[in-house]
Amino acid sequence: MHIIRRRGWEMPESQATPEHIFLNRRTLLAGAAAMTAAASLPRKANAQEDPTAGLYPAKRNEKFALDRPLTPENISSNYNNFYEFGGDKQIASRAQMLKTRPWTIKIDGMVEKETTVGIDDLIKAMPLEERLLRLRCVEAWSMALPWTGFPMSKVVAFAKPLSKAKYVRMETFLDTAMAPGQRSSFFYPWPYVEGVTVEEANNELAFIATGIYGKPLPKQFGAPIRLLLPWKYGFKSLKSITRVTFTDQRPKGFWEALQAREYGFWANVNPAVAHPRWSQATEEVIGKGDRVPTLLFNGYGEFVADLYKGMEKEKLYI
Ligand SMILES: Nc1nc2c(c(=O)[nH]1)N[C@H]1C(S)=C(S)[C@@H](COP(=O)(O)O)O[C@H]1N2
Ligand SMILES: [Mo]
Repeated sequence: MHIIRRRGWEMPESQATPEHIFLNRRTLLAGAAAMTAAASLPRKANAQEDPTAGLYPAKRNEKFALDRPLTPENISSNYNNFYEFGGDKQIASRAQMLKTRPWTIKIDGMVEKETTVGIDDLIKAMPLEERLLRLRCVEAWSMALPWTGFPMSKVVAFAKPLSKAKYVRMETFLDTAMAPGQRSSFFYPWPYVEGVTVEEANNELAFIATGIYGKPLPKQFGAPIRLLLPWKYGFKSLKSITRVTFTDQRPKGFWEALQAREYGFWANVNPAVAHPRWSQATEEVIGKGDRVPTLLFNGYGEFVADLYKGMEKEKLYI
């Protein structure tokens, strides 16, 4: 402890060590040991809660450059869609009820071998990188966020799907005790489900995030692991994944199950195709208050446009 070695001239007179403490050096040392133990307790508890915390921040992948400033953390972490915790944007404090350890992800369906993997084992086996990405909500607002995670193709490789698997169906937890929205909106088709084709999952832009702003995901962002499909409307990017199923059946997403006319399977961003109830031509940049034009595929056409060649008959944009 530095206190003992510190000299009088290093501190204001009022804090200079009184003589009786030197006389009780033993007591002081015992007290210091107790303090050290107490100080290390919370840190130990945190490490137990999230053993991957030391992996952040990860190196940035410069390939994913932004055309706009990042959304400040205090804004993005207080404006979230996470219906498991309520239908409003201010779910951040309620989302702290989400218990993220222990956490397992079941991988099943058309795979070589069904398995259940622990979140920390999975994260440690993956090459973490940072990507700055735009997020465009179907409600016509957007953010630009610094995610940490790994390509979804790594999950596909890990799962070893059979060649007859055409889709990846993903599920969020179902826990009415933990998630008030799953109780109050009991008529919604819980759990939250979304899906992509295996080809989309293998596109390099499909990303699995476990962190943001250089640290593990805060709960409201969909801890401990969520999907990001930056070229699609935000509702496709499901949070808090507990199950990944490979299948030959096109999965029906949560919003599609509720209102298929408004929220389809593909849901690629397109400013020229309006939502049945509002225009998608522009978006509100959250935190700035201004509106900017929305870009086809949210500006990521160079990565994904080829995926949809020859599919003109499909409803690609709702
Ligand atoms: N499980 C789950 N995932 C979800 C949602 C949700 O309500 N539940 N909302 C979606 C919608 S509509 C959007 S816009 C994004 C919001 O992500 P963010 O809060 O991290 O910005 O999460 C998506 N993923
Ligand atoms: Mo959204």
